[in-house]
Order: sequence, then C-alpha cells, then structure tokens
Amino acid sequence: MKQIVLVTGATAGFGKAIAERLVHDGYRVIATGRRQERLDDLAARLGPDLLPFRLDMDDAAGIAALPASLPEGWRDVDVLINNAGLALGMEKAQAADIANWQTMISTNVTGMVELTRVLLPGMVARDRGHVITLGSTAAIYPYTGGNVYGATKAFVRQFTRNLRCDLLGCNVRVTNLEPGLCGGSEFSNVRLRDDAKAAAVYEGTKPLLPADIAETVAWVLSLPRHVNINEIELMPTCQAAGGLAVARG
Ligand code: NDP
Ligand code: 8X3
Repeated sequence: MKQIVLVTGATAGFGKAIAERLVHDGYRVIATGRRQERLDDLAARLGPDLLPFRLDMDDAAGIAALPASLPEGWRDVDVLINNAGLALGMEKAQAADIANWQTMISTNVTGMVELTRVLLPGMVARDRGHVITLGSTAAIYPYTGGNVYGATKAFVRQFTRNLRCDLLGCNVRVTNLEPGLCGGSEFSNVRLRDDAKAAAVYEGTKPLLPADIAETVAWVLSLPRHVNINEIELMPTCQAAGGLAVARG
C-alpha cells in the first residue's frame, strides 16, 4: 500500500518540489495551498497519485474540517509535511508592519499547529506516521530584520522537540528541517515584494535549491521506522554563520 503524504504549500518552491519528488518515489500526495490553478497543474502533470486540495493555513475552520473533507481513500494520512510558510518584510522591529507580523504568526505558527493537531490522532491510532516541519536557520541565528519570522521558526523548532516527547511510545516520527539560504522559490519575492530585490539576494551565490530540500525529505522518509531524524540544519556551502554585531560611536 502506498503511503499518503500531505504537503502544505505545494504550489511553489519547496512544497512543489517535495510533492513532485514523492509522487515519483511512489507515495500518494495530497498537495495543498491557496492557488487552485497551480494545484490543478500539478495534478495534470503527476496523475492520480496527486490529489489537489485547496487549504488556506489561515482558515481555522477549513483546517478543522480537513480530515472529513478528504475523499474516501485519502483520509489516513501517514506523513504530514508542514511546509507552508512565509516571511514578510525586513524592517527592524521598531518600524515593522504589525499586519505582517500577524500573518507570519497565523500561517507559520497557528495554522501549522492546528493542522498537526487535526492529523495526529489518526497517526497515533494507526501507530504509524511522520510529521516533518520546515523550520529555518533563522530559528537559530538572529539577523537584523528577522524579528518575528525567526521567532516563528524558533517556535517550530521547540514545538517539534516537544512533539517527540508527547509521541514517545508510539511509532510516529517527527523531524524538523532547518535550511539556510535557498533560491529557486518565491520566498524572497513574497518577503520583499520586489522581484529585482529578490533576485539580488542570490546574486553571486550558489544557494540550496528546492530539489535539495526534496532530496532531504525523501531521505528522512526512506530510513527504517526505528530511525528518527530529530533535526537537520543545512546551508549551501557558500553560507556560514556570521559574527556578532557591535554598535560604535
Ligand atoms: P515559497 O514562497 O516558494 O512557497 C511558500 C508556499 O507556502 C506556497 O506554496 C504558498 O502557497 C504557501 N502558503 C503561504 N501562505 C499560505 C497560507 N496562508 N495558506 C496556505 N498556503 C500558504 O517559499 P519556500 O518554498 O521557499 O518556503 C517553504 C517553507 O520553507 C516556508 O515555511 C519557509 O519559511 C521555509 N524556508 C524557506 C527558506 C528559503 O530560503 N527559501 C529557507 C528556510 C526555510 P499559496 O500562496 O498558493 O497559498
Ligand atoms: C529562510 C532563510 O536566512 O532568509 O528561512 O531567514 S533566511
């Protein structure tokens, strides 16, 4: 029996690459996101093992209704990939837009925990499952303008660590992936709302690509069930943590 994987944010970037990779690897994938035409395009390209399912991570009622709304034969989700998320803005905290902060918290934190809560009981009852989250190096290494985005990813980090405690004794695995600079997605276009500035983020670099994240997910999933990868921090070779900042004068 093919395992069923639900990927959030499958309309672009990492989520799209993960959905494509996992269908090719023999999983059945529920691809979610808000942009229906992109989900339909994935389904047209990948065939019957890809179920397009519109889901807004800011819609608590839609998330609560998800298990019952899935078609027969797709409800026993084995793997949840909490990938949907975003950063908005690079302003310092004292100048940041509060609406941007609210959106990052509601998508990266609130929607993510609600969906996890909705799908976990089935995994526990079946004594099989895996929750994979997309954290970030921003959870670990602070930077100017990373204020709430980095804090949401620090939440993701500790939430997944705590999940491991709660799930101890049942065969449900939890893994947090923490990538650094990654191009080939819409992350910087969404964050900066300016395509030229977004392109400049990757200028002269060889960043990670969505296929690298999909490869990591495929590897984590492929390991024997008694092996749980807790966390993976990955950066492109051209990136490293910087030094501490000092204000002078
Ligand atoms: P993209 O912007 O390319 O993709 C983000 C995805 O999230 C889209 O499919 C989008 O779908 C979905 N999404 C955003 N808001 C919502 C919402 N309210 N409801 C449902 N879906 C939503 O970004 P990436 O692929 O780069 O990022 C994926 C994840 O990886 C994010 O959590 C990001 O924080 C994290 N990450 C990214 C890094 C990078 O450098 N790119 C590095 C480290 C972590 P739609 O708009 O159709 O709803
Ligand atoms: C995305 C990586 O460095 O832009 O999570 O925060 S970074």
